[in-house]
Amino acid sequence: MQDKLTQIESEALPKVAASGSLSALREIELEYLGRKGQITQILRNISQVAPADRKVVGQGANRIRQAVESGIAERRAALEEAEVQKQLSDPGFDVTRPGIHPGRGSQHPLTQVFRQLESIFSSMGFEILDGPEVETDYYNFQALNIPEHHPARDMQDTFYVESGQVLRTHTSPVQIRAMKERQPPLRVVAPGRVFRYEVTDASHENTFHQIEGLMVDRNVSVANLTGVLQHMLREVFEREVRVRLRPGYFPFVEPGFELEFGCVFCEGSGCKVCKQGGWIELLGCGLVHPNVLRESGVDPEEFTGFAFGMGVERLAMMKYGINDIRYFMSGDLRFLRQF
Ligand code: FA5
Repeated sequence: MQDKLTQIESEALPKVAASGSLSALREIELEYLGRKGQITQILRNISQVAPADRKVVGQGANRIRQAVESGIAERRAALEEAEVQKQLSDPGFDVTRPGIHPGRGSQHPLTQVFRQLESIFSSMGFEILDGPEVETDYYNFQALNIPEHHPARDMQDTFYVESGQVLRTHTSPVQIRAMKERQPPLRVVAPGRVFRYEVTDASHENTFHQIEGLMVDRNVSVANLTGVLQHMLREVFEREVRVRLRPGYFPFVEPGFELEFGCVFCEGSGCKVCKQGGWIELLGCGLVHPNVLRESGVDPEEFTGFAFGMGVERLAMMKYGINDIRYFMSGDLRFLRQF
């Protein structure tokens, strides 16, 4: 073993010094230091050396390994430098030519809108909550005052999973979870993905996003609801936008409203995005129904609350002037690169 080491010591460094290219150097590195390299093998089989010689052989092998390693590192730096110099001295090499820019990604427009909404609502003291996408019938419907066989179930066409659970059709189940887990006063928003068994068109997807809002306290009124929504819209659009509130039916609020936008694509004259109506529905809202408060353990005699559920794609469409909701999930880079 000792003889072998002496032989390696006398051979390896001259070979390193004589190597003429990076690939030749790599070969030498593998020959001595690779997994099956000569020095590696000696160190690995040190247990086979007679105990009396083991220390000397071990120390010797380590010393030679370090010497070879640093010799290779030095030679590699010299070869790389020589390569750079060679390229620079090539008359065809243009140092002023721009480098290759690595492609830079950007956030998906929906992510940008979500981040903005989260920051707006946080600044108004709302907490951000999450909820499951696969929900129980209880949270998605029953606790929201939609018992089995209630006609309101047909308002949202539902995907059922084999276990009998549903893909949540809205973010409203998080209202119930929030009220059951917390005590009023509370202010929460719950952004997330929802699913509906629907035919898609320019303003409808079968998988889309909502952000749910809920505030429960003493004396919460419709004025609080409209104040919060107006502030949110002003912040998102950085200007006043044309909206209207009209009565809307949702079993879990009373009274209930729908907030609509004046269509930015046709300025109200009618187009495919607003289905010729001139207005686009952005959100449903209202004061939380006493049955829902009671079911969630909140006393409706003491507390009132408002809730809303907003379509985030619809908001992003208006903000960025996107005239077809299907672009968001298309994965089309020509679309995504614009954000
Ligand atoms: C709801 O989902 C209620 N949970 C909203 C609510 C919450 C009402 C709290 C009262 C209190 P609706 O089905 O209308 O309601 O959907 C709410 C919003 O989601 C719509 O205003 C719209 O902006 C968006 N939306 C609904 N269906 C689709 C769809 N297929 N594609 C894209 N966006 C949709």
